[in-house]
Amino acid sequence: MGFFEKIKKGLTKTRQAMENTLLSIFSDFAVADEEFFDELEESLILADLGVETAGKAVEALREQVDFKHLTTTDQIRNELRQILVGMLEVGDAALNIGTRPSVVLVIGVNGVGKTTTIGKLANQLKGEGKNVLLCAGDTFRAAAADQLEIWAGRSGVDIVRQHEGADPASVVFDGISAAKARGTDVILVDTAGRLHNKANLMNELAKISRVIDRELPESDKEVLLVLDGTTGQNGLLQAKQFKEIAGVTGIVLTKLDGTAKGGIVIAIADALQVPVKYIGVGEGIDDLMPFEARSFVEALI
Ligand SMILES: Nc1nc2c(ncn2[C@@H]2O[C@H](COP(=O)(O)OP(=O)(O)OP(=O)(O)O)[C@@H](O)[C@H]2O)c(=O)[nH]1
Ligand SMILES: [Mg+2]
Repeated sequence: MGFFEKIKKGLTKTRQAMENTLLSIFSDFAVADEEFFDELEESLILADLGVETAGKAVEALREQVDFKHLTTTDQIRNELRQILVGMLEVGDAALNIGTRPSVVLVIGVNGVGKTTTIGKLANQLKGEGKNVLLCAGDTFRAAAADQLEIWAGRSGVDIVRQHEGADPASVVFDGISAAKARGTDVILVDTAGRLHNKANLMNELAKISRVIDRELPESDKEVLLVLDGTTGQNGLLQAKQFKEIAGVTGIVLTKLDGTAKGGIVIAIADALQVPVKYIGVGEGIDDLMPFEARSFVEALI
């Protein structure tokens, strides 16, 4: 399956929901009047762009329709695509992992798909010829490191782990030492799910970051915040707080295969001004797609 087909399939639910409403709006279309823009805005809100982002998109569309004298549905649809692509392009969507080693710290609340995302990412990076090391920074439950170890086995990459209850920052320290000794390209650090408003857990995250900064001052670092696409606008609130505390450099939106509200991707990029770097479209090892704004919007509309 090609890249575009795969994204389309992963976004089937959102696309169908959007198509239904957009089709009726565009098929009734005579002129781009108030009613048309209102209905369009409503359908974007339904797809979970959120009131603010949907309003902004439709306002921009209104201006361009006037300015460029757009009259046909094709022209207007194209313009809408352009606008949404622009809202998604808020930074580099590629991972910044040029140094050896480089570090990707993966954070987020419970059950959003952090460990799964690391497993998929490890497989992709290995496929690109990179030497990958997983670091089991979720020491909360023994099962967490076991789960990560299974993923390490699937793609044949190394893992560094400690006993249950160990200090996550010390596991990260071990991981970095191992990476330096082995000439690893990328260290992927799993962390325990945490609530953005639990101070002790957020301090633990800060401690991990300090160890990384101290041990690898010159290295490229990414802090990927994983958000569950099915939780919609709630994710946005989490994301804002994580961004403030943890210096998030990229977003991963998971479980987009399970929701009709994939428009949340646009809401998040727009509200946070942090680039979406990957989307998860299934539980399998190949179900993580590097994010590409244009393909995403074309798959959607
Ligand atoms: N359908 C679907 N399921 C996913 C996706 N990503 C993750 N999952 C599932 O979500 C569940 C939780 O995934 P984990 O990777 O364990 O989540 P986590 O954030 O590591 O969870 P904690 O470590 O408990 O905080 C698992 O059943 C995954 O298979 C996705 O893109 N699509
Ligand atoms: Mg996990």
